[in-house]
Amino acid sequence: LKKVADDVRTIPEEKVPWFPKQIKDLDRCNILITKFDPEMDCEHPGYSDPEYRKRLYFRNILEIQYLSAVMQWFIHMVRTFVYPGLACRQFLDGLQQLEAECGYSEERIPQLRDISAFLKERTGFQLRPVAGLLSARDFLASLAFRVFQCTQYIRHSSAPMHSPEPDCCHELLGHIPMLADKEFAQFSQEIGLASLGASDEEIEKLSTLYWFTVEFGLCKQNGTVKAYGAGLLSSYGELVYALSNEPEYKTFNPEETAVQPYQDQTYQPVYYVSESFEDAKIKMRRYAANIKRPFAVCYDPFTCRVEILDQP
Ligand code: TIH
Ligand code: FE2
Repeated sequence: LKKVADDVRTIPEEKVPWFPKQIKDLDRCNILITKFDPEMDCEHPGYSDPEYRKRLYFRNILEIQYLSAVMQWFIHMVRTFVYPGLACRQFLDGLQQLEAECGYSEERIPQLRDISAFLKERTGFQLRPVAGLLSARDFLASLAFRVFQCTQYIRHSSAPMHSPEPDCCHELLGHIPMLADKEFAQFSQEIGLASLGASDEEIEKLSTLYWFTVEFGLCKQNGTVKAYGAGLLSSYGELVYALSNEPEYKTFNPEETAVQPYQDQTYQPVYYVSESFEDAKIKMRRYAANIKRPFAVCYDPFTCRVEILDQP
């Protein structure tokens, strides 16, 4: 707590939760949440598979053979039948670049290290392995530094089309192609910066906004609704459902979206659509500027540090 007082100078210490000021502080942003437990949850696809449960328990990188089989399936199915009509342009461009330049293929999955180096060159984003689901505060904080925390375990083979929790297929085929886009990278970092030192209530709202944009966002492109949310792009099942006429669509509006209840066990009943990507970014920026904090933050890309500016 002393450190907060030093860093945030004139701000009363009890009011501002600790937050990272530089990349190495992210070592302290490692609070994990146990939400999906195949041992306890009979709905979990791995519930009746003791081998899977054991592997998941150790959260290790799983057999490459199985991983490649899943990737093979994913890339083939999704690239051929689904993405061209349903995914946004930025995603398709990103995936194509990953295939041409980063070793994404039906036969092989690149290592996190290689993908991280690829992204760093495109948009300055870096990947960092994480052992499970992080707290919203810690996860969002890392985005402020253009660091994306990636899970490494893989979904159960009985349910490749939808996983209740994020896994490496979700990261590799949902998030990574989008993070190769400059505008999207900026959008993601801005959510992260808005979260630093924010109240618990604000963190809850920001993570809901993150949910309905970065994870499950839809946007219009050339008059058609397309998916840009990673949770859709990595879930063939939900992607097709989201773009059918079953779910309800609402217009993206941060004040309203931030308080929309959501559910993370199965497909979403509601999706938010933005007019364009640009539109989502502008609205989100306006929302973030209105969050009350006794200070402002500014990211210095030369030192990769967050500067804290007192506000009168
Ligand atoms: N449902 C997604 C998938 O099947 O790939 C994974 C998740 C994204 C966000 C929450 S769970
Ligand atoms: Fe995700």
